[in-house]
Amino acid sequence: MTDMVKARNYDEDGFVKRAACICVNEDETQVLLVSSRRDSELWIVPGGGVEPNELPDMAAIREVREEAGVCGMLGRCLGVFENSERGHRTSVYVLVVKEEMEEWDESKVFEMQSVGKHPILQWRTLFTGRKRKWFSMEEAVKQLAKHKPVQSSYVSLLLPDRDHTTTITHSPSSCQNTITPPPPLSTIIDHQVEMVRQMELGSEMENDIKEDDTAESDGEPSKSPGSSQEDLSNGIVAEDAAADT
Ligand code: U71
Ligand code: MG
Repeated sequence: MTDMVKARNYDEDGFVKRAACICVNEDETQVLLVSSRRDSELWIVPGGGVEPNELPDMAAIREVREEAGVCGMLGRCLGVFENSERGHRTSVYVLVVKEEMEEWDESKVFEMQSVGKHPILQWRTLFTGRKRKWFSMEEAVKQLAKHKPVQSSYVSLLLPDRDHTTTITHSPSSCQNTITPPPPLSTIIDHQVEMVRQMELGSEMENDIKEDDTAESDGEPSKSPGSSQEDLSNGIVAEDAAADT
């Protein structure tokens, strides 16, 4: 987050709500990390606090723009990862980077100042701007393990040769407010074909009824009261009902 005055937002269990994106290249072989504010030689996954009335996926996109200066396609959510020591829970998404800005909010040198009134209590700290760097997935996992073990564990979920039988030491829970992906095109086509089939069936039934009406007026026996398109669409039920009477 760029603003120095943070409005922390807590979940129902009192954990700070955070959101982050694992920023990857197209084939998910590389990951973009940013330097820590505390130590510019340490690397972190860009992310930060979810603001009140903000959805986690929107917060994740905002945080990576501010901290890493990148935009892209938001992909799947890996889960909500808890850091019980620091008292926060982070919704983690995968973002395929499409654009890297040359300059961004936190790439600049910035100043942090306390809001205390007493001059002795006031302090100022100058931060060098954040750096960003692409790492192989394996190297990113190693770098993060040095000081951000939870971040290291969720990035390791993207390792291609990850042993999926290994026990995960964190407990990701399901994502909240994630964007539901559209169904595959084949499903949409199947659905539309079925709709057309139903419409055709409906018009065939209408024609049948019209023919019956014509036949009735020509002296043919009429259908019982209540006979309708609905009855006709379920001939077996209609027959059974007739047999019961
Ligand atoms: C810091 C805390 C802090 C977190 C901050 C961490 O400001 P930031 O985005 O760089 O991240 O600093 P970092 O990771 O750059 O070294 O860690 P630190 O070890 O310096 O205390 O993270 P954590 O240790 O709790 O994981 O979180 P808070 O809750 O202590 O402020 O800021 P965060 O959560 O990313 O929020 P935001 O919105 O400022 O980006
Ligand atoms: Mg942050």
